[in-house]
Amino acid sequence: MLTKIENLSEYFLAYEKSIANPETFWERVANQFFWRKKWDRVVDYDFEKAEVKWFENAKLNITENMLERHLYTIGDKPAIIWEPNDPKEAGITLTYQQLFEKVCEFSNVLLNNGVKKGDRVIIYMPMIPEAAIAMMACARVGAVHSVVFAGFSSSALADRIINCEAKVVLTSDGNFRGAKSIPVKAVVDEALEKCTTIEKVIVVERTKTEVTMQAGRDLWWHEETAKAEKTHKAEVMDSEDMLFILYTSGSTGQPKGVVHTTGGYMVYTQFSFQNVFQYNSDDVYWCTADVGWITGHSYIVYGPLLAGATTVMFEGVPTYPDAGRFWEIIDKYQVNQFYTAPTAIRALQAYGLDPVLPYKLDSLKVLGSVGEPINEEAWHWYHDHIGKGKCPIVDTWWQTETGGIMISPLAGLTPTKPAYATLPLPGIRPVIVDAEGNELKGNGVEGNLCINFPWPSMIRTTYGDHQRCIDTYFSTYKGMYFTGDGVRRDEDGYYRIMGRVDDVINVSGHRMGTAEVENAINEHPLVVESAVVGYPHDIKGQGIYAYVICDAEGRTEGSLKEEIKATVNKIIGPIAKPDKIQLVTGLPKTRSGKIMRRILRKVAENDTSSLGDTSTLLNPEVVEEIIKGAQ
Ligand code: 6R9
Repeated sequence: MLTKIENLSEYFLAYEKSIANPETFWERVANQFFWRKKWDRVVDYDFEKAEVKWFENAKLNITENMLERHLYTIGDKPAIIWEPNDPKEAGITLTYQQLFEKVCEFSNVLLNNGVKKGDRVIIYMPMIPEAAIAMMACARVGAVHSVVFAGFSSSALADRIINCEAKVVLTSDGNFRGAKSIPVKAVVDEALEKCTTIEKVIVVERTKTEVTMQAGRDLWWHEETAKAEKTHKAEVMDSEDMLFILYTSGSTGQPKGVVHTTGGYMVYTQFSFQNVFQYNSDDVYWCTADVGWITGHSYIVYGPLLAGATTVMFEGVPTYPDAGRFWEIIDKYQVNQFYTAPTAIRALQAYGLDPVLPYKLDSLKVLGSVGEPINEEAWHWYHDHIGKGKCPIVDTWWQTETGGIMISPLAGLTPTKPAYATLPLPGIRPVIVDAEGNELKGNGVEGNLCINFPWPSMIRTTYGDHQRCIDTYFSTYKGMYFTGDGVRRDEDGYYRIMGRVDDVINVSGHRMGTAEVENAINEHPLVVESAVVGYPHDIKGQGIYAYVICDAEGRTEGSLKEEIKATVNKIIGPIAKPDKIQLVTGLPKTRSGKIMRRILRKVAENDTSSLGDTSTLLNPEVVEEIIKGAQ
């Protein structure tokens, strides 16, 4: 198997080599892939301009590395095991050979519908095998996919379609989520009223919900695949050709389209997958993320399939039909590596041990965590009751922008410590800086987390606005990529992520810009102004607390709050709905008119003992009112 690190001293050696000579290190890893043509240069970069190139002028198709590369050796091995929402419905297993055929077939469907290399294709789908097939078929014909989480509203979907000028939408009639069936195609129809670039919509029949099909635009997936040729020769792509765009929230304005390219992303996702999870060839691996997030891209689809792994894909939710569902699935498929989010662990922990006890969970070897800091209590519960004290936990820190896992234990190799992401992967050079950008060297330091050397799967640009990429990630600290996270390096040199230091909040592992939620709240016609902050939430990690100034116009407080929540739901989606809304007559502002969020955060955290100096405020009197009315 490709460059797998097998013990701790090998890790330290690999790390040292990757720093001393990154080109030789990554060349060795990259050499084990199938390239149509190899590179002229391994890496070239200029962080001032946010320009990064890996494997320059190399040619490849990533799907040849996920499919053809495996066919002779493991063609009959399950590639994807799909578990439906309803445990009574039969699942689907696709071997590498079968997956290859489906991807080829759908590649032809895309070509038949006018999709060309470089075109953008939106994937707005539930967790069904077709979502993974769609991603791979796009990559195979050289189209750029942009998966939009199916929980986003029509307006959020429309914004993304407009931003990337997509040509085609791939979707489904509906989405089974627990006891509910959610209309999906209807949301697409509504979004498309505002979009002018979409030529075709291809719809998977999943829930048999009634849908309207617009003649000339809307097509059924099964009808198109039935007509399509079954063989397809992959398009030859440049290493730096765009592979996908994934929209993510930042501290300002609209979500930005994070762009990942082909060669480096391929090399890094497979390398990190194999090493972090210590995947062995007969293992069954399951990541519970949704393909709408980066974790689903890199560690349900690309990383595992590049590595020739068996990857489980689950359509449903952890609590349906009961809170034992995850554990039932682990036993059913004898899952060896299980990767989930702290918010899911906390939610399931709240049900106690009864839902866990009926299951053996003895196939498990490795447990993973991603998306937010894992608190010690959840870490111990996961370790003791799910891993039965024998499975290492890999607490993996990374971001949409990093493309792959950056700081994490290698399962079973790196000694773990609860709540610590531990050590950087080979090739990753974290630096900690203070507010002025001075590097804090040595151990026992805390500050802002930056990375000062490129890695293969890093962000290349923000779609359609390169300046925004420079401003957001490469301008705060000169010559470094700034992550937006705070971090502590302890006495042993272990990293502990302390959470965001910018105006981004992390709700159930989902990134949310406070400005984005405020913009949505402000769309309500009676809202004058709003300010959103995060506060500690037992299950979600952080909850959304909104302070809103509005003109009640005879409405009750309760109905106003419901209307505001509905507005956010419509503009972004249910994940952005405020948990708490406090109606206020003013917001604490500095003399220059900036909202003092520090005060609002303290009130939301119910910690008003140390508000600091409020006398410099333009309107100190509102602070008292805000404290009194706190939720
Ligand atoms: C992969 C993913 C990124 C932000 C990141 C950080 C937080 C992710 C974490 C973690 C502590 C971990 N985060 N993993 N914090 N420990 N193991 O989640 O990407 O959705 O872009 O979020 O999530 O704050 O900056 P993304």
